[in-house]
Amino acid sequence: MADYHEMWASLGLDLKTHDAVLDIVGKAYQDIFLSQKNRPKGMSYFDFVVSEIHGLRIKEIMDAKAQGRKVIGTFCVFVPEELVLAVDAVCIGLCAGAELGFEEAEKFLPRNTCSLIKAAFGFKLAKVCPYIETTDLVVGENTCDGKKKAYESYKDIIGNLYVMDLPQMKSAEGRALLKAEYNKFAQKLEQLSGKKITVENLKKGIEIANNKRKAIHRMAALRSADPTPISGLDALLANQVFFYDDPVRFTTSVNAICDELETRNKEGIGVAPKGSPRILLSGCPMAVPNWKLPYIIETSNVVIVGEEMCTGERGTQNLVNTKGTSVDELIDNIVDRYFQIDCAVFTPNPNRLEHIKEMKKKYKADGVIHYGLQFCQPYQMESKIVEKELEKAGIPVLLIETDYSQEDVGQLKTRVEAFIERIKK
Ligand code: BJ8
Repeated sequence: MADYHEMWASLGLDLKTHDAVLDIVGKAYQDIFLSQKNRPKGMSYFDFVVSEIHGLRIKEIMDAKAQGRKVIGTFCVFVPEELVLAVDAVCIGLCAGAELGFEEAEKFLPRNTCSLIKAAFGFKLAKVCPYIETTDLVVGENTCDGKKKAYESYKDIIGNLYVMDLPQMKSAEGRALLKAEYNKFAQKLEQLSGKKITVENLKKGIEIANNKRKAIHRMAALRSADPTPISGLDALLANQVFFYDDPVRFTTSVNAICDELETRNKEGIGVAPKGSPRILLSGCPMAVPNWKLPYIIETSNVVIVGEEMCTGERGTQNLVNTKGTSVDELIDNIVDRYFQIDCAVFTPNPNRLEHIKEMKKKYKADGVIHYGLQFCQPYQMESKIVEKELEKAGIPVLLIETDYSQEDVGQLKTRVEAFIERIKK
């Protein structure tokens, strides 16, 4: 990687801490990803992306800003990237997956707050995230109580926070609220960028976002083969990079990997021997560099074949209909897609149960591991409903509750291995 210290200093990062963070992430990547056997060659693209995670991509974003483009940071898959792309802005996911700055974060948050929220505060307070420093607007959303209330303090820390209200029920009123919020957000983006949203630029935004999703859908479908041609860790990485890479380049790179995966499937080449137990992961999102649980699972002689999470199929399923002759019609199409997201903040949330069962079947999983972050009420509460439903359908399920610390690795490994013994054919 080139020397980016000058750029990082200009963004106000704490260079010493930031260097240490890059060092830790680099070593973890080496141990977790580069040590995998028989990886698709195309994953070298993602190796490069991660090696430049705070380098080249940040430089690209800074260059875009210099050309007058705006940068929008997000924490939730409910924020419609299509609208951001329509005003030629850059959309960046800001969720973080490491225990960093938690002590500082706990000056604003109760200790029993989930790690995802604490990391959002921690990364900002510890001055280690160049992405957040490039943003012109950060979008918060009223989803779980934790996030909703945390944004009240967060706005004082970051200063450019915009909060979007979201429905909690899949009713006609809920849909109307989502549409009103997307219209408001569209106006905010127009005001910020000085660009009008038109049928043409919105269609283009929809097309770019759809293509990105189609590429990920293609990769997901190829994982139903046995042996599976790509590890769950690598597929998760693609789903994580989805949130901050250039969308067009990302699509091209994922499609190139899919071409390779198709060949591997034809030739029967996989990352684990044919007949290896197959796991479906379900639950809370996993942001970079949260690779703890997938690493534990895949170093236990099993392969992960799908992720029912927002860094996975919950976040990417369904496309936006491109047909429409007015901006209003296209926004309706966008609402139609996003309103189907089955996040556990909705009540009731039966579609998520159906989706888990459908994914289990589609990817031929032998069992489901449900990942709930400690102190995450929506997913922890729903995990019991998921467990009951899957048991009723005869699907083995393991509920895991954890956080970003490494203290429980041994204990988790024991539980995962015992579960695998249970599901072995
Ligand atoms: S659409 S999953 S990205 S809200 S883990 S902060 S729920 S207490 S992240 Fe999410 Fe949007 Fe839903 Fe997806 Fe709260 Fe739970 Fe923490 Fe969470």
